[in-house]
Order: sequence, then structure tokens, then C-alpha cells
Amino acid sequence: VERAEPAARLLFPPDFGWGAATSAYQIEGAAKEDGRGESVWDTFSRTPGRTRNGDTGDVAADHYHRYAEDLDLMRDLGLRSYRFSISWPRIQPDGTGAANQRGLDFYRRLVDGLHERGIAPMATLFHWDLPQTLQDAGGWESRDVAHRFADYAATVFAALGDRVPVWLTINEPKTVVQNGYLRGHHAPGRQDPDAAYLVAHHLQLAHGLAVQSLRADGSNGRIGPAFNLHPCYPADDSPAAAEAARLYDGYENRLYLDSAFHGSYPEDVLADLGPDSRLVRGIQDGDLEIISSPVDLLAVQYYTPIYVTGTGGTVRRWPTSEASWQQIYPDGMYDILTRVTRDYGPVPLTVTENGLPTPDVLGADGTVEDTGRVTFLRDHLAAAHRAIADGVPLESFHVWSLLDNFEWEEGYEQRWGLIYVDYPTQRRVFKRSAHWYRKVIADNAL
Ligand code: PNW
Repeated sequence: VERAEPAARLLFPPDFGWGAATSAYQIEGAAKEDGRGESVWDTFSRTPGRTRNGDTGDVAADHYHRYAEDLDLMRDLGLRSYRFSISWPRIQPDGTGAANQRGLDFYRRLVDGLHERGIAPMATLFHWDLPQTLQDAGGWESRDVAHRFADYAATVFAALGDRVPVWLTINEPKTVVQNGYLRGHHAPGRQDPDAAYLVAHHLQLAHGLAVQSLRADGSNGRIGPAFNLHPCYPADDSPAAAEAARLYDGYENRLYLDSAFHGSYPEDVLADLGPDSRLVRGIQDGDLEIISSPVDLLAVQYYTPIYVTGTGGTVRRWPTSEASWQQIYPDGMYDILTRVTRDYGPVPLTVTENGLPTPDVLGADGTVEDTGRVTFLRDHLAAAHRAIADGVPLESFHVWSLLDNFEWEEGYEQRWGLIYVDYPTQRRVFKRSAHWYRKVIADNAL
């Protein structure tokens, strides 16, 4: 069937930051090189039974050695922005003390290579690879670790502050809390709700202290938090579902947004946790002022909505991707971007992650036909475009991920990249979605 008229093109703002994202442990490999220390993810992934097939990030996509080739791929894709993370144990092998120069040099080479290709660097300071030494000293349950993070951040700003325009503090504090400390399927593998929310507080404190470190450093970069936000909808029309969805939203979203942007924790969550919770007991005078230190932007990561029943359970309404937790719902992108603008703005927004895993195979003809990813990205970008048209100050959008990589407890089986990685040879192949995205970027339009 032929369409009578071609669909209208969706033009993006002239300077829109088309991007892609990665994180250090998921792509770098070179786990024992140039003085890198060990992180909680080395420990976790090397523990039998923790990851699919026992996969670890020891080699990953070997980006530490292949970064120059990867930079050329980013240039070929036409990226305007590249979001990566800095490995804390490469900079401070034991989580404290003098900087490891060889670690800093790697990121300096990467950042300079981005500038040479006209790509703006966006650096995340912490994407879950806590130095193991700090875990041994209590990890994020220890308030002191927030201060260690601020020192690490200051070290990074001193070395790279003149050449990184955008910094993100902590990637998805919620995922550390929920997956690391509630459900236990991420490092450090704990299942302790009371510890989990104290960890949330210390992660938020670490964020605020790092913002203050950047201001003290005096460099020009902008800084903000990176939150994965799940729109929480009532599963039905009952008042009970509405109320349960609201509390769910407190735990998923407002716990982090309210503290960082309004300087308070949500009353409903605090009441639900109770006065004896370690979170409530762990809040000291002045903490919320630190946590709500003014930021320059808010980074939003959107993957899935959640539908909450009257008893606080969840149900599925949309098809899931290969990731069982992900329901495919593009309108959620519109809802979350407009909601944060309404409730926490005005603040410039960047989408720092959006994507899905697909069952990609490298064909005999050398192509990878990830049509599901093309549809997903097109629909989510259209929703983001609609949000921009309705006044949301969205300045950039980063696909998760640039490359196939180590998907945490799922190991290498889930492929999230625009670019296929043939792990035995480390050969990179543009998937159909990469060719599609290159054209979107070149046209600045869908
Ligand atoms: C993000 N959820 O994690 C991370 O920032 C990435 O490192 C990761 O590879 C990517 O998403 C894909 O999983 C998430 O349960 C983990 O909704 C869990 C959820 C969302 C994002």
C-alpha cells in the first residue's frame, strides 16, 4: 500500500546534540593495565553464578586499546556528543590519594580525540565501578565514601576540567540502590532494604559534594545528575491504584529529584520508611543543602514505564524487549520530559540514555538487520520531538549504546549497540540502526 502523502518531517533544533553513550566497565576491558585498581564489578562478575555465562568486563569491547578506531566510528556516525564514564579505580586504584597519571592520560587522549573530530565530550564520574578498597571500608553505606567521591571528582576536574564541557555526577543512583542493595543482582549483591535507602542518601550527598567540587575548581564545565526515571501510572481507575502509583513514583523518581532540585525528601516516602530507618537517621544538618547545590542541567534516562496496581504490585501493559523489565512505550518519553520540566524546571535537559536490546546476528553478507531498534529509536525520538515542540528545553539525546558491551548481569548476550561487536575478533560493524541514525543526524530530522 502506498502512502498518499509522505509523513511530515520532524526537524530538530539547529544545534541539537545527537549522541551515543557508553560506560567504562562495560566497554574498556584492560582490567589490569596501567595501574588500574579493582572495582566492585570486578569482584562481582568474577564470583561464580553472578553473571550470565560467568562473563566479566576483563576484555569487554577492548575499547581501552581500540579507542582511536572507536573515535573514528563516532566521527563516521556523525555524532555531536559522546557520553562516556571515567573509571574511578583507573584514577585512584584504592579510591583515595594521588592520581594515577596513566589513568588520567587515557581519558585525556580520549577527550582530545573527541575534540579533534568535532564531538563534544560528556563525562560521567561514576557509572557503578566503585573501587573495591572503598567497598571493603563499607561502600556507599559509609558516609565517608561520599567525601572520597568528592576528592576523586576534584582530581578529575583538575586534570580535565579545561576540556570537558558537561559532567554528570552519579549514573542512576536508583539502580545502585535497587539492583545493588535491594534485589542484589548488581554489585555489591546485597538484599538489605534498610541499607539501600541509606545508600541512596550517600549517593545523593556524593552528587552534591561533587557539584561543589566543580564550583571550587573554577573550570567552565556544566554539571548535573543522571537519573533513570520511570513514569509510574495507575494500572486501573481505582483510587487505591492512584495512591499506590503515587508512592511508587516517590521511590522511583521523587526520592532523587526532590532531594536534588527541591532540597527535601518526599514526605510520603519518608513516612513509608519510618523514623527508625537508616535513611532518616542518616540525614545530618546541612545535607539537603549540599544535595540540592544548584546544577546546570538534568540528565534523563528513559527505558520503561511502570503500571502499579491498588496493592502496590506491577503489571505489564506493553510488549517487552529482550530485557524483561523493559516495556516498550514511547509516549513515556514525552510524559517524563514534560513532567520534569513542569515539576523541577526550568532546567536544561539532556537524554543520556534510551535504547533496547535486540537479538542481533551478523549476517553472511556482513549486515546486521536490527529493525526493531530503528523503530524503537524513531518512536522515542518522535516523542522527544513532541516534548521539544511543547517547550521542553531538551538539548541533546544519547542512544544507549554506541557499541555492544558488557550488559552487567546479562553479560554479553544482550546487545544494545548501534554498532555490532564481534567479540572473538573485536571487529565493529555498523548495524542497520547506525546507518539510519547517521542519516537522521545528517538531516537533523526524522
Ligand atoms: C542503564 N530498569 O541501567 C545503565 O545506565 C546502563 O549501564 C545499562 O547498560 C543500560 O541501562 C541498559 O540496561 C538500567 O530496571 C538498569 O529499568 C535497569 C533499569 C534501567 C536502566
